[in-house]
Amino acid sequence: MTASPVQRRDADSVRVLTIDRPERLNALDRDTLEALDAAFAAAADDPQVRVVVLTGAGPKAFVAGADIAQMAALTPIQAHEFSTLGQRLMRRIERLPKPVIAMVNGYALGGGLELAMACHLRIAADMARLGQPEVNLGLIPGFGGTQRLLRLAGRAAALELCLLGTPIDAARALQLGVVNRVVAAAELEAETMSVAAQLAAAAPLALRGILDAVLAGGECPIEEGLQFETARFGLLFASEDMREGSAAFLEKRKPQFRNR
Ligand code: DAK
Repeated sequence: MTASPVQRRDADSVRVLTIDRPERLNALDRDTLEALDAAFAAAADDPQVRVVVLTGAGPKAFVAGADIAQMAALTPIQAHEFSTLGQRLMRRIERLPKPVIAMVNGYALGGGLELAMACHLRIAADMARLGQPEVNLGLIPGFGGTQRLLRLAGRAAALELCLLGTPIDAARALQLGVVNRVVAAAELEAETMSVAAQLAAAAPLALRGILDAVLAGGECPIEEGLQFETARFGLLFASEDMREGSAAFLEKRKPQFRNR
């Protein structure tokens, strides 16, 4: 049996998924995309999992892009299938009903940056380099890079990264809003797991409402987004966790959220 290109481990209610092809800088081939898709579907369905952390194996890369060797040999039909699979995966991650953190431990290039941008938060090591170098291959980003970069960091950043194709360092990525936090490489895992633990202790239905509302808001006019927020706000008054959160505050204790 061949080893899966995606390793999984659980730390309390945090699921850590590690793309495990360090000899290829964790480049995304078809098998890896399929394994990731299955892993995220399983994480979504597992009630024990409250947060997902995604990272790459080895000291150098989160993901150095789509697997160029495999991609170069694709027929048009296979390229279409590859695209469908990749787009489905990115959308699945973006729409996951629980927070997903990309722990960017090195290069996040091309499909690797697109994967990180489909996650809800990005925490990067200070030595990470991020970019959309597809233009250097005569391509454009194909897993949503032009669209997510635009929405995440604005038109200037999207055009700079995609047109020039030159990777930027983590500090510049933070400045542009492409990542949320930058920490020393040695502290990346501790920092990421601390953020994950904070999210794991939060009310899951509230987190889900925030993810749904922010995602919907990025894709519709503000009036519709506000209506969506109001509906989700009202719905939470039917949850036990909302009662628990208010009661804990008034009783000056920590809330115990039960996802109900
Ligand atoms: N694919 C395949 N192999 C890769 C790879 C990649 N993206 N990146 C690195 N590798 C392999 C290298 O070939 C090398 O293999 P060996 O020579 O040892 O056999 C090994 O990983 C180690 O890499 P290097 O020796 O190059 O390591 P360095 O430290 O010298 O350089 C680097 C690191 C990240 C600067 C360099 O490896 C590099 O420039 N890599 C390519 C980065 C890149 O251009 N990425 C974007 C790929 S294009 C699509 C949708 C989306 C996409 C495509 C289609 N459809 C809708 C159909 C996405 C496209 C992309 O992501």
